[in-house]
Amino acid sequence: MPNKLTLSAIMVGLSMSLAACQQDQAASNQSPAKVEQAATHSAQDARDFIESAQAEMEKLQFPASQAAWAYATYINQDTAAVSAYLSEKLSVRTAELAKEAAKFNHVEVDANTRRQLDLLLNSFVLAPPSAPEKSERMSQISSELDGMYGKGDYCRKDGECWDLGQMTAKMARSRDHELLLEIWQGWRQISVPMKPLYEEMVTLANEGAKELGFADTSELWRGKYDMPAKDFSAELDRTWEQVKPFYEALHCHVRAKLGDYYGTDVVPQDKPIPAHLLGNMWAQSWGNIYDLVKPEQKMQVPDVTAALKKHGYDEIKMVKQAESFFTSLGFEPLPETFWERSQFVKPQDRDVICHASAWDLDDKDDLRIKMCIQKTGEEFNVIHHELGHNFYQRAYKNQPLLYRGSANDGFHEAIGDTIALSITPKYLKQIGLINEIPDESNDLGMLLQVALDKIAFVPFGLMVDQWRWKVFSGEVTPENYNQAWWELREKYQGVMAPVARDANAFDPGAKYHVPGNTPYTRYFLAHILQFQFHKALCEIAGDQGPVHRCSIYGSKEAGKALNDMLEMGMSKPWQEALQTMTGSNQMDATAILDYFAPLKTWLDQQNQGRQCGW
Ligand code: X8Z
Ligand code: ZN
Repeated sequence: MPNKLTLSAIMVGLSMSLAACQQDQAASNQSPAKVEQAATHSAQDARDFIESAQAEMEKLQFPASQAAWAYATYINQDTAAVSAYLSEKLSVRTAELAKEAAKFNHVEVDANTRRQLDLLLNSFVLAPPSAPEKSERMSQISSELDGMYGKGDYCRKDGECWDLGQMTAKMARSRDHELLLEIWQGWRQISVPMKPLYEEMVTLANEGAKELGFADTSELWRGKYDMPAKDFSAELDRTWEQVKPFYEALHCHVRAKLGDYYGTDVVPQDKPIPAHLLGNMWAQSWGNIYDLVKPEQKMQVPDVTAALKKHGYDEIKMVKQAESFFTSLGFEPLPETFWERSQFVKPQDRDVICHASAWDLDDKDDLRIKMCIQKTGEEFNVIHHELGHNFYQRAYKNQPLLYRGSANDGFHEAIGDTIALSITPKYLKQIGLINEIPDESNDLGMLLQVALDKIAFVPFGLMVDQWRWKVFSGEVTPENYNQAWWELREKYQGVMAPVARDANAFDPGAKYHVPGNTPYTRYFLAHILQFQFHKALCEIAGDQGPVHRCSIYGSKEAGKALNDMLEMGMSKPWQEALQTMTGSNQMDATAILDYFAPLKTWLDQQNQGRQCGW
């Protein structure tokens, strides 16, 4: 998991970059009395303050992480209480320190100290209000929401119950649209009771954000990107506009093919696509319906799920294989404790939070993943994703606490995915999972398979926080939570609810990151950045072929370039980290578009004569 990983499982955002503008905001909120007081502090005082603040936070952080791990891997009333308690202690103390840091707003300090002071102020995902009963309540709610999601399941009329893992597998493979609809609706019952809690949490978190000098939690979240919040929003719009024509072409083709398969009464050709037919519970990535939308001509596309099965891979072997990619780049193997303490498989005797996450419990060597691994190609990718977090965490562990994080949160999400882009047929052959590399006439099939996951994801990666930002800013009020969610789903993704939603539905809550309070824009960023990273690393590795056939497996040069960026942590603005590895300081969708370019030509041909758009 992105957020609950760095400084501890708990102190989610402590490791985020800070926008210069936040400092101005804090300054502009200062009363004259405080400014006067600031004049009596020296640069040395500021350095001392940062040092002791970090030491104090570090002490609170580790037990909070341990309790959070215990809760996530064994949900019950006691682990919930202990985890909420320790998490609250850490965040309340951090908020006090962040407020205290304002006394250095007008003190001239060196660049590092200023950056660390800024990072401290910006470190929260949910800032606690200072009234103790309110911060306690917020902590309880957030832990309860997490648990409600973790425990969620759906029971059919005949009494049979399915957990999310079982439903995920059915959504991926079933082509029975009535069953798909039943599952789609069934899972969304879990979030109905979340709504009042979520509402209350929004109010409390906004109060905490205001106390720190932010307009609301939305401004806090958008202020972590080394640029003013409104400029960051504009950057997102710019990048999305780059990808949009490609997405629209993919959408058009997929809708047409789904119409052929299910009938145009089920999939009307002038409307958004019904959200239950895309092979994924949230219609966020569509790789599972490749068989329904693939080219007419026969294409050899490796079936990783089948290959893993054929070669007898169990969950541990899948993780070992993923680890060996990282070690082939020159990274040290994971510690023995990783293998002893991780949760790889869903325990049968208790509720856990299955949503995959990567943990660094002590900022030394206690790295773990928490997954309920299914033996599929999709999950093989998720394992690489999670290990990307772990190797990043280890690379920056010697940075001061406030720099232990990724350049921006999108970087953390992009590293494992970058490695997974190297799981090409060439690589699968190298590790013996397939016998032959399909020739280039099959590339179209492979590109479509990958685009169904990566291009299809982009608007989903954007819309989740477009919704949350409106909720936090008050633009969307509780009566309109669900309606606003579906408006954004339709606007960005061109998908619609397959049936009218009940007045009490709270569909955002059925997506982990909403009750889990994990910011989501990071995944949008990661989907753009990973193609920039992959391209740069392939060049460094000296790969001569097209970038979609490149694997950096075994390249120590690529590994070194990657590590140079990872070990910077968040000590520099993300633009500098990006420059270190790619030579450019701009986030740019050209790399993802170039990667899939041959597919775009093909999609445009397929779409001729079709009515696209929604
Ligand atoms: O949540 C995740 C990771 C953990 S950080 C498995 N992802 C997003 C999701 O599942 O919705 C990865 C891609 C998007
Ligand atoms: Zn992640």
